[in-house]
Amino acid sequence: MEARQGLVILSASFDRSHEQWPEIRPENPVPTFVVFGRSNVGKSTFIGRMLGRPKLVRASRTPGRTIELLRFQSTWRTGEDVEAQKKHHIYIIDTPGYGYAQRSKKEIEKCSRMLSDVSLHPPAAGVAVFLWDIRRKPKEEDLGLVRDLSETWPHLQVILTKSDKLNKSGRQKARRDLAQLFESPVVMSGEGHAASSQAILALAKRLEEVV
Ligand SMILES: Nc1nc2c(ncn2[C@@H]2O[C@H](COP(=O)(O)OP(=O)(O)O)[C@@H](O)[C@H]2O)c(=O)[nH]1
Ligand SMILES: [Mg+2]
Repeated sequence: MEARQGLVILSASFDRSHEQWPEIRPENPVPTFVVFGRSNVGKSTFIGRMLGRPKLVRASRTPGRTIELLRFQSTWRTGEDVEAQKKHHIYIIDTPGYGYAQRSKKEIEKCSRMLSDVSLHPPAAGVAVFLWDIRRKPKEEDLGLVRDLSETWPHLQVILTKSDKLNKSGRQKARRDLAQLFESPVVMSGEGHAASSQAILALAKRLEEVV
């Protein structure tokens, strides 16, 4: 099991997948991270890191182009101070990426219906996690989704992926610009352990807020 300062992942497994949000949306106030973002932004990679199981997410997806929601369960122990550490059962949900050019019109519509259903009906203890490629400039579609999430969800965390693709000054500038555009604080994630740890620790802090 993976150990990080402030977070230990005690267990992780695939729970279920479904095309309907009501079948996936937890009934109980279990802390639930729902990961949104364009296709290829790094959702599966990041969730693999949140679970401490890089291959679990890919292996859980039905082969082909099925548009579905994937639910994982995990147990996290959080807290810097060993005495005050807490154990949490959590859910992590992978959503279909939007903006994938190879999809048919019917698939695009299905995907966008599903995403609006999810974004409009957050679970009781829901944290929306919006991933964004640090090198890209958001369009109105992206800004609109983030705006909706920040209005509807109790908590929102924007995470900038692929920060390893820019140099230090490029990263700092992009981070400032994107925080302003998304009107939300952002954290960075990238290739390698240290970079993703920072973002996952930000989520562990969010967890303390929802429980
Ligand atoms: N350099 C870099 N590549 C990444 C990062 N995260 C994901 N990738 C790569 O981006 C591609 C898409 O990632 P994936 O997790 O499948 O994206 P998804 O479509 O949002 O689930 C894969 O080739 C990943 O290896 C990152 O932080 N840095
Ligand atoms: Mg994926």
